[in-house]
Amino acid sequence: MNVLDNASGMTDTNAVEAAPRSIAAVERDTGLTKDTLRVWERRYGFPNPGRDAFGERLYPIDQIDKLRVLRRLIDAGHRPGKLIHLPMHALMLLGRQERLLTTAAASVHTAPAGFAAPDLGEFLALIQSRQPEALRRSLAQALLRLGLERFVFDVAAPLTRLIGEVWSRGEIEIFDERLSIESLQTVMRGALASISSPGEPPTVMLTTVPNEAHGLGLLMAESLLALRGCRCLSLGVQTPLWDIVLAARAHRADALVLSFSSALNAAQVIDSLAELREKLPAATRIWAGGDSPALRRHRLEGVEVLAGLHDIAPQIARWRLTTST
Ligand code: B12
Repeated sequence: MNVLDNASGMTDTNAVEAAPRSIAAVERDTGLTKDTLRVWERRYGFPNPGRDAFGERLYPIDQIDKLRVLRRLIDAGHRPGKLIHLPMHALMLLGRQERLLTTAAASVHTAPAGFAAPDLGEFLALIQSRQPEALRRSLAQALLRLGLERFVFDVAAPLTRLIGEVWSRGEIEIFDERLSIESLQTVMRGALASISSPGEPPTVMLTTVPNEAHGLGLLMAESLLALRGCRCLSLGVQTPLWDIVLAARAHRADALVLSFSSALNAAQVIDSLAELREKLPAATRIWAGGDSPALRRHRLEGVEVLAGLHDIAPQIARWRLTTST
């Protein structure tokens, strides 16, 4: 039985296996590393294990249950410091809400009637028939219906790919492409602006390097980061490298997020990453994403390559786990 399924907070495990467990068992069971368990104990006073005859930590089952729930919530983007002192019933309430969100996000292809992923063909028809206002309206409606996260995965990402395909088949002009991408960006920026939270760590600076004009991947990444409560500072596209460095320093960015499309030549991808790594403070992480094959072919010390947008949530969870205050 899942701990979140049980309103009392007690699990079947409680009934049959009440013996406290070692730190290694808790690590296996919860997915939280031994280091994290010790850091939390020191920093927050939880977990608060007993000791065996040899002085080794022994964790009571109720604490392990709470750690499991905490782990899930942190994976969903919450910060440990904010949750760790909440009682189990409050955590479970939050967990249920998260579970609903997770279910909705996972049901991309089996969305219930009324909230089904929209037919991309309808957007394409509006692009091809040159109705930019109607396109923007339809996109805005889809965003309100689906929420920003599903909009990113179900509409923005596949629609831009489709637009690229029809453009390369010569079925639309480059200005049709530009108009439609602008509409997408306007709608997403509107949603981003309506997120009222001031943003919490990590402070994430986003941009593309000179000659990289493709900015939509960056905006999608920003949307997902903002939805996880990160403080996002976007410089827009094509920022000179030295300005990126100055801005990251001035705002004490915890991470610099960069997007590289397949259009940018490999040497420039690698050189700009190397230069940024050299000039940025070591504490500023560099997270690079996008379709550029150069990101996969070369390994750069001090640069983390994210395989896709789905990697953003776990990346933030990991950062928060290891650097939380
Ligand atoms: C819109 C567009 C443009 C617009 C960009 C406007 C804007 N404001 O962004 C304009 C018209 C400016 C443009 C220009 C060019 N473009 Co263009 N463009 C596109 C198009 C249609 C969409 C690009 C886009 O935004 N994609 C959406 C992003 C989100 O998709 P993505 O890059 O694949 O990213 C995905 C992941 O990689 C990930 N991701 C992206 N960034 C990040 C970052 C992080 C941190 C993470 C975790 C994940 C992540 O998320 C996305 C969704 O899964 C693509 C077609 C396509 N298939 O993508 C062509 C495309 C990228 N362009 C292409 C080309 C050739 C060009 C030009 C060279 C054309 C020219 N001759 O002038 C110029 C280059 C300009 C420059 N200096 O960069 C080619 C590149 C092919 C190649 N290998 O060379 C493509 C693939 C079109 C094609 N089929 O030929 N383009």
